[in-house]
Amino acid sequence: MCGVAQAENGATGWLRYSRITEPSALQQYRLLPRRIVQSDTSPIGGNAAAELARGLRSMLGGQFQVDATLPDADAFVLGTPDELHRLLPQWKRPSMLAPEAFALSKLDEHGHHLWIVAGGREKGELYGVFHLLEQVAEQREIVPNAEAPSAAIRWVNQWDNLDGSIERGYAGRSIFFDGGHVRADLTRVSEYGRLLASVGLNGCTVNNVNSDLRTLQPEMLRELARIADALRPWGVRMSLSVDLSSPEVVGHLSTFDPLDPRVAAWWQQKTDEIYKLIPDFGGFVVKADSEGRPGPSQYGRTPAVAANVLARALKPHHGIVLYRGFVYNHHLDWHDLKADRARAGYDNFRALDGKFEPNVVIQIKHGPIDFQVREPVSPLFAALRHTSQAIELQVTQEYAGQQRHMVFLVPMWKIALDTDMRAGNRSTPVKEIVEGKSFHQPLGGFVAVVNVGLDDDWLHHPMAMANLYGYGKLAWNPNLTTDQIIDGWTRLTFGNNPLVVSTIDDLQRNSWHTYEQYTGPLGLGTLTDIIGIHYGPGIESAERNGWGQWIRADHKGIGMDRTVATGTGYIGQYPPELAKVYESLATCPDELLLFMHHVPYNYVLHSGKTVIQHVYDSHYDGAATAATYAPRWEKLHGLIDDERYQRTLALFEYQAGHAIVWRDAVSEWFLRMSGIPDAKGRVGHDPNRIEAEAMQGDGYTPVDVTPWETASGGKAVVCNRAVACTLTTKLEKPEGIYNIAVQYFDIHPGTAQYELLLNGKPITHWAANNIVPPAVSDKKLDGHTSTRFTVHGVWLAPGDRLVLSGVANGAEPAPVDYIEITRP
Ligand code: GCV
Repeated sequence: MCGVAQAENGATGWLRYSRITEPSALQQYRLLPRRIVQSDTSPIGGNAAAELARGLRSMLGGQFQVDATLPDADAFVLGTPDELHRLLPQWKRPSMLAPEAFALSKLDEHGHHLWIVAGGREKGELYGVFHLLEQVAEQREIVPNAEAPSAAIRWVNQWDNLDGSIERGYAGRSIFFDGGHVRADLTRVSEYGRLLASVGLNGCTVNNVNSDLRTLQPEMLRELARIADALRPWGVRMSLSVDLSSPEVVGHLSTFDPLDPRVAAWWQQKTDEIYKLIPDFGGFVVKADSEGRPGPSQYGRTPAVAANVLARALKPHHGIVLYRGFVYNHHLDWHDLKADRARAGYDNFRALDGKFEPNVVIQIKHGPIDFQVREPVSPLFAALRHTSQAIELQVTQEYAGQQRHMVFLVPMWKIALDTDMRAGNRSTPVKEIVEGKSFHQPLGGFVAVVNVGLDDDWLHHPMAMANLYGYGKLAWNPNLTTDQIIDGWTRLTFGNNPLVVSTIDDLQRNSWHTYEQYTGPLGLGTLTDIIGIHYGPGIESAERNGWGQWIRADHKGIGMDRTVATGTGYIGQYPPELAKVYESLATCPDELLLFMHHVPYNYVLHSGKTVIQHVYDSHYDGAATAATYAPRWEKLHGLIDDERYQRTLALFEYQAGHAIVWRDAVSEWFLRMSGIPDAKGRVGHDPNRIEAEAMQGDGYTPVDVTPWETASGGKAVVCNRAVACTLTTKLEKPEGIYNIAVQYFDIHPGTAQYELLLNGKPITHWAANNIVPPAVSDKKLDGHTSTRFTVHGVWLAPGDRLVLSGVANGAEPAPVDYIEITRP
């Protein structure tokens, strides 16, 4: 059993290497060698041996010594097949060991037990070592084993800006940049490289796809080379996002037309310059003709023409281009019922299939829109049969609660990867397409936008690192199950106590579905503030603008008609067998119904419920499940360290409150839009709620909240004076124990103070302490900032006088929406 209760800040992620103290667990590792042989002197090889010594020493105690030659003792022996053969001629080479593959075997030699960790190349050794250490940390038997990664590209993208901010980053500032420069101290970068390598990831694009034009300036490249140096010993190749107008802006040419020979020559010279500084440079990531970025369309050229110019420059250096399929027009005409953003990827790239250089890979977001809580897979995967592809996933939880909600995304990614596109009427699951298997492509793989930051625990929520771990594991082997992945992560991150493991596994396993339930079910998308920060509810923001994430809701019905028969024709972009499933209401799965079809609110789902009742039920069910997180977590008190315990508990309590904000906003909005009441009588009826504007106020003034559905009754109260404002109410509750929840708004900047008093006596106080994500920096009262504080177990009697006192601070006028008093 692992030791408990030592303060931990999460910085080691899943590489904690906790000391194993339970005798029966230790017993199985008693005979492991204490010597480690590493004949290879490369930095990666050196790291592999040092990591093995570090991990085993930390978990098992005692000394582990690294030698260059074989000792007269039991030993771990690390090496590539050639090195191992030199040391141990009798060692039987595995028949084929791909460069990044590893093979773990045992050999008895002159009375000594040797554990051989063979890597096709040094990186393979490193992966073999991490695999072995993982077995020990999970207290599993170490057995001979061989593994190879599914695909060559297993990259992460960071959307870091040179000023140190991170687009869609929710865990502090950049580990790479600050104030327009690469940071002086790159310790966190090297630690990040280690975490990536430990789950088999081998590439990192360090700057935002909305690339800063300074990126390719000579002085910046010299700075960037330091990042590459920090990642290299972990087998992680650095790559850069580039702006296609660089030849014009950085190179001072009069054009960036990819067909202009001067432009091609500029890219060649720039690429050569990069490789002089960074010999293992991975390549370029390109976002062009998308969301205002410059691109080849400016010159009437295609993405293929642009990608190929870069590819030719990279080819002599073995670099690659990841050209993003995320090309779409964000000025669509919302009046046009045939206009459809989901069509864009296919429409822009389908005709270019086969026209790309072999070192170009099209990087395709898993869904056709943009990381919504539920989307079908992009039809582009099946359309490119002569072009390499990579799937783009998102670890940073842009549309999934921004690391303030626990949302374990592996189950969602599994659905995308396992979707069988039936291209050519045969089995072509997305995972096999991106591995290059289905269409026999030379390259392919996986990319995830991660956006770790300087926060101690990298992604802010202690549960969020499961997504980075899970992404790495799936990129290595997309056939792993959700259960295998979450179980491994939990054991490594929180130890092997059976109650800890089963509780956390259960919490994580269903968290995506729960989030979908209380945000946007039936394929509606996340129903968030789509043209803003993508966090809280903001239902109508999706409609009537050029961004094209419409839900087409009116008083009669809802959903985008994407059918071939009457809609945008999007469904026809899928291979016929799959298209047939989506086109017909009889076979379209409920969870994608409103992505594919427009139906009346009383349309009956396969489940037997009407659409509108499903929307209500799903939001109430989801919020009810989110409310169980904190009490389930509390059962682990004392079984894990207090620091992560308290931090997670606070976030779970916050999530329960924010799930109610979501539930109420969406349900109320649909009630008003459809005019159809909730069959269970919940929506619009909150008998336990006392509206702030209905309480007797001293200093508080009522204000309208926009959008209206994000505050109870569309109104809140604010305190605009220097001294405390109060809200008073006389309670007529039957005598007993109650929970008192205060729904307020936590806005930046400012830390308002609140206090609850019962019959003149203070019962609790708290500060609006900004648990909301940093992106919530506006001063608005809305679905992003609406927050709940609950005091549990208060004894109330009829006639009690409850006072809520709020003290404004800075720009935060101690806003209050309502108080809700319920039985526990
Ligand atoms: C980096 C979405 C995000 C943008 C992001 C873009 C992309 O639109 O909201 O922040 O830009 O996707 O993936 O390029």
